[in-house]
Amino acid sequence: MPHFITPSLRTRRTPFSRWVEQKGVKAYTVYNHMLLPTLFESLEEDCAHLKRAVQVWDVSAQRQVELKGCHAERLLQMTTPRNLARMRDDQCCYVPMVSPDGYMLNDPVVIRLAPDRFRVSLADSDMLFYFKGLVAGFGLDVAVFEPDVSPLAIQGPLANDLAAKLWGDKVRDLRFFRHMKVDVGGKGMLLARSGWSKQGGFELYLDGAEYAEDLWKRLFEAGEGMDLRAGCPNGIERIESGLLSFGNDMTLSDTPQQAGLGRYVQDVPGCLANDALKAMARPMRIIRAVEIAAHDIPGCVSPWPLWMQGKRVGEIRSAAYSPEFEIGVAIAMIDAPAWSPGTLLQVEGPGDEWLEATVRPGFWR
Ligand code: THG
Repeated sequence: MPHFITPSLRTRRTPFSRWVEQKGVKAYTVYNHMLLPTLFESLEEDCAHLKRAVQVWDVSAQRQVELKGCHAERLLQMTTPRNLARMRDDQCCYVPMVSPDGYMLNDPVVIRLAPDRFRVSLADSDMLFYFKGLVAGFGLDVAVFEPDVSPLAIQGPLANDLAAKLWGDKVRDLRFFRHMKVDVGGKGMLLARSGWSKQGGFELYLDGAEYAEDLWKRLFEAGEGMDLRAGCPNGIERIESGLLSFGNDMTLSDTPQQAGLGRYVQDVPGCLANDALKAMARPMRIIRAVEIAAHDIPGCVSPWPLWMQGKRVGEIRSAAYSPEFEIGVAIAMIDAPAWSPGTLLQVEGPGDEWLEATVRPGFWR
C-alpha cells in the first residue's frame, strides 16, 4: 500500500507541523481531518525508546471541541453514560460517547475548566456536528466551537524531569487525569497528567498556534541530555497497555459494553442512551486482549477473521509484535463463548497464513 497523502486545506496542518517535519516526519495519517505524523523508522526501536526516555508528540489531531454555557454539562451528559456530576474544575475524564441507540460515537477525554465550560478532546469522529445537532434539536444554551487549542503529549519515564525543567517541581505532584496551569510564552496554559501511553507523562494543551515555536524550542533545549525525541503514539505500546483506538478497535457498530468500557456505563439521569444500554447490558461479543504466536506480524489494515474449530467467532482489529513480551499482541472483538481467557483460536492472517492465538485475561500493562 502506498504511503502518500495529497495535501490540501482539508488535511489540516497543525501548529507543530513545521517543527516536527524538521525532526523528520516519515508519514502522515489523517485523524479528525488533520495530519497526525509518524516519526520513527522502526516501530520496535521506537517502543523501546518510549519505555526508557521521553518523547514529545504532536497530537493536535486530538481535536478540541469546547462547550460553553449554562447547559454545557447537560449536553455532555446526554452523550455519555459515565456520570460527570462530580467532576472537578481541574479534572479530566475518559468517557465513552454513545448515540441514543447505545452505540459508540467516540471515546474522548473530557476536560472540565469551570462548571459551565468543558473541552472534549476527541478521538477520530465528527462530534462537533453531533453536539450542534443536539443543541439545535433540544434548544440548549451552549456555544459549541473548536478553540485554537492543540494538545502536545510529553510521554515516557523522563517526562517528569523534562516538564519540571520547564515548569518547576510542582508538576511532579500533578495527579493522574488532573490538570494545572503552566506558563508558555507568558500565557497560562493547561497541563494534564494524561496521554495515550502508559509510560507516564503529560499533555500540554497549547492555547494559541502562535506559541508553538516557543514551546517546541524550550522543550528541546530542556531535553538536551535526556535523549528526548519528537515522536508519536506507538502501536505496540498502546496495544500492550490496552489503550483503545476508535475506528480500529471499536466503531459505531459496537456498544460501550462490547468495547470493554462497561465500567463507565452508570445509568445516570440525562444520558439519552440509558434505555438502550440497559436493553443491551449483556453483550454478545466483547473486546479482548489476544496473544498471537508469531514473531512477524504485519500491520492490521483490514480485520483478520478469528475461528474456533471451524466456526467464525470474531476478528482481530489491531496487532503488532512485542519485543518486550516476545509475542504478537492484539486487540480482538470476540463472540461469546469464545472470549473466555485461555481459549485457543485460529487467525486467518493477511496472507494465506494461519496463526494460533490465545485469549488473554487482560492486557499486558
Ligand atoms: N488524550 C487526549 N485526547 C485524546 C486521547 C488522549 N483523544 C483521542 C484519544 N486519545 C481518545 N482515546 C483515549 C483512550 C484511552 C485513554 C485516553 C483517551 C486513557 N485511558 C486510561 C486507561 O485506559 O487506563 C485511563 C482511563 C481512565 O481514566 O479511566 O488514558 O490520549 N487528550
